[in-house]
Amino acid sequence: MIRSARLISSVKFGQKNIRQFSTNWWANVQKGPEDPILGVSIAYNKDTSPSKINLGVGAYRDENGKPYVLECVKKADKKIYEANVDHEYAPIVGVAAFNQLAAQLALGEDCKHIKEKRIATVQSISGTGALRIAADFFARFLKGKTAYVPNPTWGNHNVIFADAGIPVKSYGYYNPSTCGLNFDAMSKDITAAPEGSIILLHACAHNPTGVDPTTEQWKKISQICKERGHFVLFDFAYQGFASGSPEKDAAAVRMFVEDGHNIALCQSFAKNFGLYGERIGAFSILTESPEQALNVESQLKILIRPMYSNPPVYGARLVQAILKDKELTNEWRSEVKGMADRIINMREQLVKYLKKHGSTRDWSHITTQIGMFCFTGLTPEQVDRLANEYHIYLTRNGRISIAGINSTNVEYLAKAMAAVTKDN
Ligand code: KET
Repeated sequence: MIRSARLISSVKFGQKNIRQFSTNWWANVQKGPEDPILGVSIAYNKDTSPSKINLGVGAYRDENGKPYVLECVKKADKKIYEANVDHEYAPIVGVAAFNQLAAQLALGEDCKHIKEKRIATVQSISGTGALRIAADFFARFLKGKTAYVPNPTWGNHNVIFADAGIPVKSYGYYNPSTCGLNFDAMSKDITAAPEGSIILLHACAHNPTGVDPTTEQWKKISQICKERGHFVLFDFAYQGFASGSPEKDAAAVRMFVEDGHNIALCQSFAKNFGLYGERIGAFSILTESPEQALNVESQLKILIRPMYSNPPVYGARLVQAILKDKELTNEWRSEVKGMADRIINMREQLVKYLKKHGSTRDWSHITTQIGMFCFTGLTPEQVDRLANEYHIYLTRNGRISIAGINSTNVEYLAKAMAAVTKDN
């Protein structure tokens, strides 16, 4: 007889022995840690201090510290409501018109792959979902390859690839002594990666460092990837958020495509359209021929169907309504620029107040870094002091989401940062 650990007793019932099993299925499940980023919001929500500040998760806040609903989104919302749409299933690949517009926004309307139908695009559950599809697709069709991610990178990258069964390694990226790019390490490590490796690049506004390669450096990386036959995956979660111009922010992606890379691309519309909770994104693979694109698309469908069948439609409808309408697109452009500009302004204010409060450190990286985040160089202990003594919450790697700063809290933050960094 096979003995079951769950067998707790055996009782006689007439002639028969009735075995009784424990219903305690989950005794071996240990409590796991909170997510390093989303856990910060949990700690912040528990804090009852009126001066508390959440600089953890990368979610844009307006001057009053409130979530910001873009005007163009409100108008698109109204249009959708008035169109009296139904709530049928989308196809497995999502809303076709959205997919087309998303790819165009990233790659440009003149992109050859789009014109020649050499691209497969599917709607995804925001940027994370796009990465997840990417990882599962690579596990199936780029078997045995290792993915290389920058050190440091958005923490979820490592987990997404690992969960898909893809080995993950990192390439040098950040130089803590300059708070800038370690281009030497980056190019050396990408060169040293086995031929045909998967190289993940942040298209712009690198998370968590806020440090992007220059145009010249991008050119060299593209060259190295070509020489080594690497496959390039761009994570594009901040288009428009870095410089305020969606085109400028797309420069690296478009350069790689121009250089002849058949890249894969993960897009998120969470930050640039303020559609965090709508979970709207796109995943594209650029191919050699229209036939290949169709083959790839068919396999993406086979992969998606058992995962979540087909994606939710609402976010796609919103983005589509904006990007297909010239006026709404222009309004979006000015709103995304407004968000980027406010962030740039807050960087300047923070440095100004750090000086005012007597900090003699070199904080110039706060203004040279770009995008939603600043990698401050604060130690985990200093981060803990900010939380415990000042009710200011950020991730323990010292990353600040600049979007959480506003004119009301910037001086308080600077004062606290100056205090915790005073003697070291
Ligand atoms: N890529 C990068 C580089 C990234 O920073 C995020 C989100 C995503 C993809 C995924 O975003 P989505 O909401 O799935 O479209 N980053 C912020 C939020 C998070 O961690 O979930 C953050 O770093 O705070």
